[in-house]
Amino acid sequence: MSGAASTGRRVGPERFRARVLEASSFAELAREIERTESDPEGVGIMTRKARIFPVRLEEVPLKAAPLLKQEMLATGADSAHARGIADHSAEKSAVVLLGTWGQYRRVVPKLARQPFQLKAIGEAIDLALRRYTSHAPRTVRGVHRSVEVGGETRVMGVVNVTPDSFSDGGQFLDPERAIAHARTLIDEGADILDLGAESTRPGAEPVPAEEEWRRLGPVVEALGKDSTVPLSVDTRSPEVAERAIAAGADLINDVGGLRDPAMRRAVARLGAPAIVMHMRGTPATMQSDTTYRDVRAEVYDALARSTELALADGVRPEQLLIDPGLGFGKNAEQNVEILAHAGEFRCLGYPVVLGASRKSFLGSLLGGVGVQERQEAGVAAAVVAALHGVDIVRTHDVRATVRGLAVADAVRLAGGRLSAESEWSGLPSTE
Ligand code: HH2
Repeated sequence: MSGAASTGRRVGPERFRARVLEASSFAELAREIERTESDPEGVGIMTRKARIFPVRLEEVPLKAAPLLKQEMLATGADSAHARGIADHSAEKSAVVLLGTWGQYRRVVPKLARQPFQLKAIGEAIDLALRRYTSHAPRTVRGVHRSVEVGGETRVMGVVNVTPDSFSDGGQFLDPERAIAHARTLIDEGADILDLGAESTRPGAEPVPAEEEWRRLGPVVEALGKDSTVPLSVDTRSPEVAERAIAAGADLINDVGGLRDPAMRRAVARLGAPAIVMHMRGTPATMQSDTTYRDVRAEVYDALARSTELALADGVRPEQLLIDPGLGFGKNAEQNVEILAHAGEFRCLGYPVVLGASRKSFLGSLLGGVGVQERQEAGVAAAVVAALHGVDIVRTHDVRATVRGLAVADAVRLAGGRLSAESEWSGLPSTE
């Protein structure tokens, strides 16, 4: 034993116990800084320096990009844009800003006084940061029943009243069995049920509305009378949506992403919440082309456009939820990329729904296991989604998912993420 060790005296770098802090929120960072017994005045200032938020903007005009970089550099932050901006060979550029909370706080008000659309760019940055960091509870107000999101991750249990769904086709086609299964999922802890009568697995052909309602009607009518949780109806048909709401359903889950104007008008008229999911093409065609230049950027843009169209047709913003649509026109690698960055979709400003349950990309990750052997992987995906701030996870395996999420939510709460209304607007603005 060395002399220093035997006397308990520590030497060398180890004596300082240097440790990279994992602080997932401003609340946690502030706590860490307070623990140094630093001057209380300084806690706010230092907290704002501690975390860089990379923010991506699309199509920033040629004249705006250098000014934006200049403003960012003036605060010690930075921004990246296309090479072609310097030699004027590009008209527009995607931009990635690299700033701390405090730096954006200084830059955004300055942009308001600048030309070349910089005011709108400043507003876009402000909105993205505000929405990303906000964890305020919100109520999804269903037509008959509601559910609160923004706190604990909500679980949406799947009931497929179909002969051909990819994981449980034929099991619940009989209405009595579907109703019993729905009640079991509620007992297991589902916060919402998603009732569907048309399989949207890759290659599936559309089901006529009459047949869809023939399958779904008795199930919605029975559960509509006494369900303790909101009933979502997974349909692309405006006619089925109308009949389902009249029979007691609460919200619409449209894997067609409200692309059909008749569906947008129906949702506006019904006043029902609607999940706007991203899918390229239709279930029959969606896997024929999964080439994206930047899958997250393209899905984000498509969801932004779909929600804008819905608002233009009279749907209220509080009615909308979004879902990047895992497996709908995406390959395994792209699904993993979306799952790993699911929190980015929060910047659209709507509650985020995500469904990985039993999907084939989970099977691929496990070396090609069948649909009945993907439960643990589905729970792991739900946990990842929850840690990224997804509001609602859609699953066939409710009991296992509820248990997995108990851990994920405890970790999120420990980080203090749920305590701050909005970290962006909640801290003092003066330096
Ligand atoms: N996935 C499926 C169906 N509907 N809706 C949303 N919002 N998000 C999803 O990821 C999603 C969805 C596919 O799952 P399932 O309903 O079990 O299969 P099928 O379409 O074969 O019935």
